[in-house]
This record gives sequence, structure tokens and C-alpha cells, in this order.
Amino acid sequence: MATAHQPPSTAPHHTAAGAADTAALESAFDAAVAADERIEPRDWMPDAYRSTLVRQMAQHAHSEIIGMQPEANWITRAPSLRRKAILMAKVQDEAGHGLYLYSAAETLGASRDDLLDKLHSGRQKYSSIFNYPTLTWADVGAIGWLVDGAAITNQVPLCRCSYGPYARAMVRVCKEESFHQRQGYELLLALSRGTPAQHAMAQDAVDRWWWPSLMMFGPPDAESSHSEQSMTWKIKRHSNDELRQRFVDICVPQAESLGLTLPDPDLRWNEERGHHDFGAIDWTEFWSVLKGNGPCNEQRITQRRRAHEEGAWVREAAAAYATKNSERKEATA
Ligand code: BYC
Repeated sequence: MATAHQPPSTAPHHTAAGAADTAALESAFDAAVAADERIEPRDWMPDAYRSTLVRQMAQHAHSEIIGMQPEANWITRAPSLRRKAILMAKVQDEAGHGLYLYSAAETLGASRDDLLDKLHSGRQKYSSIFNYPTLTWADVGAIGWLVDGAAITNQVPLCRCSYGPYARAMVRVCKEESFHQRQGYELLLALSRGTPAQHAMAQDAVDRWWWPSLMMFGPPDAESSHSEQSMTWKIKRHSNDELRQRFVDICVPQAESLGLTLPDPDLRWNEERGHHDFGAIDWTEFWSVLKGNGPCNEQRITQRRRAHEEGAWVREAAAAYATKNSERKEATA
């Protein structure tokens, strides 16, 4: 962005001259956003823009690392070596996505320890979808097809997010997610074309994951507290309902090719709208999951806290190694 570089949150507000400076910085920021320029870490930005980004990116990072758990549940029970290798690679990719996103949040002055502390203490959210259990092997396919499919629908527009580091992280994340989506589709197709019992298992997984996948896009626009401001700032490019509709339209023909049924009797093509109509989402369930009352909320957070505690020695060893290395470099410089 072609405006003054400023360290984070240093705009002086307390004098008339300070207020004029802030107004000038604000209008330069607004003009850069309007012109579709990228905002970079050292550019001046309103405090609320910074905190909105930290909130969304942290929630996104937390989702990636909590999202490893439901699928990791099946690594030891994958039906073949090939399936096991694919699933391990996918779960590792999710860890990588979490790392890019925590790093991107750090460019805004957030501390990774603080973000993790907020996740562990329930002060920051992660996606509702990961509070549902993975009961059968077919759930791995349903997650790939539907959950990664929903994630891509939501994240492709984030590649054009106004904040540079987030937008750039999303480019790589989306490439990997689209591989994940295909592996899920291919897995479900194999089951759907398999024995009657395998077909039934695939259908049961789609029945359980369909509605929670629609909830991933967030509350309806009328109840979305952040959408309007985030869209003005071009953090979000589309509303929650727009992306949800796009996802439904993408999934209907894919379900047909899979030979599986989406569990919604009200799902039908609306010629006038040029979109599929779909049934009412149970928003009571969504808000209840967000409050911590989903089937797996407690299990997910307990497991995450345990993993963090058990990994303390790795973090200490990595920090000691980094210090030793930088001391060595200084000594030889
Ligand atoms: N779950 O004003 P709204 C993945 C919260 S994919 C939990 O519409 P916003 C993966 C929201 O945070 C999943 N909370 O919010 C895939 C807000 O609460 P706070 C991660 C939700 O931010 C496969 C309140 O509800 N993807 O990682 O404008 C394998 C009001 O909502 C949810 C992302 O995070 C939800 N579903 O829009 C492994 C994408 N929906 O913060 C991993 C980036 C809403 O005021 N994020 N809330 O306490 C976004 O695009 C947006 O943050 C959302 C919500 C569309 C999710």
C-alpha cells in the first residue's frame, strides 16, 4: 500500500494535530482498500481492522489444528496402506495451515502463546464443524468432500482479502484443500460403488455431515455481527448466506455423480432464482455447539490442552536450539 508506514497502533489521537494526522491516515487506508490495494503489516490500519483480522485468523488457525483430531481418529484404522498414507499427509497439511495462519496473525502483533492460551481457555472459537464425531471410515470421505469443500468455497475469496499476509497464506491453503476435497470425493465414490453395506455407510456419513457443513459458513446474514464491516474492509468478499448458497449449488450435482442423496427433502432447483432452494437450518443447534454443548467440544479441547502440555519439551528444545544457533552465528560473524 502506498501510504505512510507506521508501527502498530501508534496514531496519536489526543491533540488536534494528532486527530488530523489520524484522519489523513484513515482516509489513505480507506482509499487503498477501495482501490483493491493490499494492506501490509507495517502499513497504518485502524485498530478495529487489526483486531477483526486477529480474531478471524486466530479462529481459522485454531480450526485447522483442532480439525486434525476428528480425522486423526482414523489413521490407525485406515483400510489400506495407501489410504493411511493419504490421510496422514492430509492431517499434516492441516497442521501446516495452522502454522501459516498463526504466523500471519503474528504479523499483526498477536502473540502465538496468547492465541493458544485463548483457545485453551475457551476465549477464542474454532469452527463448529469439528465438534462432531467421526463414527465410521466413511466420515473421512464426508469430511474431505463436504468440510474441505465448504472450506474452499469460503477461502477462495479470502485469497483476495485486503490484508496481504492472510491473502497470500490462503493461496497455498486453497491448493492443498482442493487436493483434500478430491481425496474425500474419491473415497466416498469408492464406498458408494462398493458393497451395499459400504454404500449405506457412505450415505449415513453424508446424512450426518451435510447440515453441520452448511453451518460452517456462519449465522444467517441478518444475525452475522461482523459481516457488514468485514465486507467494507474487503476482509470478507461475500456474505455468509451467499457462500452457503454457492456451496449448495456446487454439491447437488456432485452428490448425483456420487450416487448419494443429500438429506434435505426441500432441496430443489429454483428456475427463477437460478439457485437451489434448501430446507431450514437448525440454528439452535449451531449456537448450542458454539456455546460448548456440541457432542465433542469437551473432548476436542481436553485433547488439545494435553497435546500442548505434552509438547512443552519440544518447544523448549527448539527454542534452546535456536538460541544456540544464533549465538554460534554471532560468534563467527
Ligand atoms: N464456527 O459475524 P459472523 C478448516 C462465530 S475450515 C464457530 O458471521 P464472521 C478446515 C464468529 O466467529 C474452518 N464460530 O462472523 C477444514 C462470531 O463470533 P465472535 C475454518 C463461528 O467472522 C478441513 C459469531 O459467530 N475456516 O479450517 O464475520 C480440515 C458471529 O458470526 C462460525 C475459517 O475460519 C462457525 N462455523 O464470519 C481442517 C475461515 N461461524 O468471533 C480444517 C475464515 C461464525 O464474534 N473465517 N462463528 O466471538 C471466516 O470466513 C469467518 O470468520 C466466518 C464467520 C465465515 C467463519
